[in-house]
Amino acid sequence: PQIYDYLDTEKQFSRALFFYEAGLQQIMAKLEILNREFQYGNDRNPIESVKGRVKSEQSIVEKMKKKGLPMTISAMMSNIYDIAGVRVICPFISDVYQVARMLLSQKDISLVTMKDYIKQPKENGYRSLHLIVLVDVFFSEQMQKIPVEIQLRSIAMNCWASTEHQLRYKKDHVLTDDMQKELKCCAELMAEADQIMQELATDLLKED
Ligand code: 0O2
Repeated sequence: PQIYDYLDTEKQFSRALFFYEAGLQQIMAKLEILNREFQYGNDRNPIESVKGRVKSEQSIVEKMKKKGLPMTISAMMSNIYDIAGVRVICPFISDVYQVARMLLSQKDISLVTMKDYIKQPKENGYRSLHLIVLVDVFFSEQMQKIPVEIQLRSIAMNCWASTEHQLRYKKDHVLTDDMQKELKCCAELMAEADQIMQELATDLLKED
């Protein structure tokens, strides 16, 4: 079934998604500006890549069902914070925190929640810095604060997370305890590599 079989009308739903697309564009533009500006001062980029997406209708419906929410646009807008999502991949852990700091210092962005899975990794070994922010977007007649989820992580953390995602989401496969232990061990090896690379970066890449 389509989401608008549940959620008001198709037109209202696509209008709501347009707001999230606008929020996403705003955050992606900010990241692009920060990355290019940093390049002038430091001859390198703190951001390796950025990917943005608006959640699909199907995963919005699944998430709302899981949370037991009524299928309305207003319930969606006030309870689902990752409809607009951006993933930012940085070379070094220090870049992750610096990019987060630079974004959060902007007046038109406010922090809703921060989950630091780098300082406190998830039980399975997952590492990443998750921010939910509200970004101001100006439309023809009003300004709206749009929620956007920003996941920031190092190249090594992303390598682990993308691979683990592929293994976990194969629905006909069940990960045994041993497999989970091995995956966690891989996450720790990545974290060790990140630590060594960070020390090298601290020695070699003094900022101007
Ligand atoms: P997708 O398809 O990536 O969007 P929430 O589920 O958002 O209401 P939760 O679980 O507290 O609340 O959110 P959290 O911990 O901030 O994590 C949400 C997102 O982080 C996930 O989105 C994943 O993208 C990523 N993530 C979290 N844990 C893991 C993990 O163990 N492995 C990998 N590969 N990614 C993870 P979704 O909605 O699950 O999926």
